[in-house]
Amino acid sequence: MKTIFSPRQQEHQGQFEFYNGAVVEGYENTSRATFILSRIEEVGLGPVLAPRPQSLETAERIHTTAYVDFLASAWRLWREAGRMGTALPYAWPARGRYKDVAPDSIDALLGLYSIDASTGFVDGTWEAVNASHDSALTAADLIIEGEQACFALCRPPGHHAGTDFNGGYCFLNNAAIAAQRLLDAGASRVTILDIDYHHGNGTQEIFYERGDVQVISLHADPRNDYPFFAGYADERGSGNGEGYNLNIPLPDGTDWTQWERALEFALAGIRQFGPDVVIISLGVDTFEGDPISRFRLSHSHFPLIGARMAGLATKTLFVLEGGYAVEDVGVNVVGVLSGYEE
Ligand code: Q9C
Ligand code: ZN
Repeated sequence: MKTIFSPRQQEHQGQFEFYNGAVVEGYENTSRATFILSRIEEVGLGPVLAPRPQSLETAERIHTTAYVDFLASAWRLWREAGRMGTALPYAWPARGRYKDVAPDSIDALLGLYSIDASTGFVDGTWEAVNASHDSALTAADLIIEGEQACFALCRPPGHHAGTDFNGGYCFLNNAAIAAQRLLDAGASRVTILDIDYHHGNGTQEIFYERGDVQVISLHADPRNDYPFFAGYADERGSGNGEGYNLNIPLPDGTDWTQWERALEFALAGIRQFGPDVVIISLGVDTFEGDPISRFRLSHSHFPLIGARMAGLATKTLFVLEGGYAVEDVGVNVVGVLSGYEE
């Protein structure tokens, strides 16, 4: 299987986040990609190719132009305000008598276009976000050109980013943009199956009223974990999208037996929908050793996941999302991909 990745994606580095009352180095760091790349080489998964340069046209069919412009200019505005460190918000237009305005201050813009304070900007962030997006689109193009499966090694990840917000280490929604590219190239239906530990709230929001993209997510019950305010089982889509959004929240400590049962339910939903392409939002933060998660999958389960995906016998685009046990991320991600190929 081909992997698409650009070294420019590693320019998003050194950012800080808030965690349990402290300022810590971002969990979404460069070594995640480094471990995945070395494992790809170790097992001989296939070539790692640079993405082709892509325009932002498709991204702007998923996100608002104002939001994309904000992503491209946030770090410059932060520096012009005389700031250093990591650009993070501290004020949001929350419920109540607040205006959804677009003020001039970078502090206001950071709050307006985000859902949390985990998603900081540093000097290379836009370069990396843009390159990660190029990797997703190039992988989608390879599927269009005839590949049965492809892996977009996307970091920064994407599934928490919505129409006009960032969050959960995500800026552009790589999987959603890839889905749009596949539809624009002639696919009539695409499924996004999100197996990251966290609910893919951004992907859900983007496609909530659309019937051409089925969105299925297996994740930690939002009563217990991020993103808290979306991901409940009664969120099933609306309008044309009614019935095309499926959330399967799972309890703390979920193990392989429970997780696999949920996966089987998801796969049945996909078979019923009959997509031309399946996009897997591939997070491996379901691993028992993950530092910010509470599921209990072990190394040996990840190849089984890949084998289940292969059982769908549908073109499959794997797009990287989360996974923070850095030394195990390579084994687990490549485990899924190798399991698919066997
Ligand atoms: N800083 C993905 O897996 N909360 N994102 C972290 C507070 C956000 C995870 C703890 C977790 C987001 C793509
Ligand atoms: Zn996650």
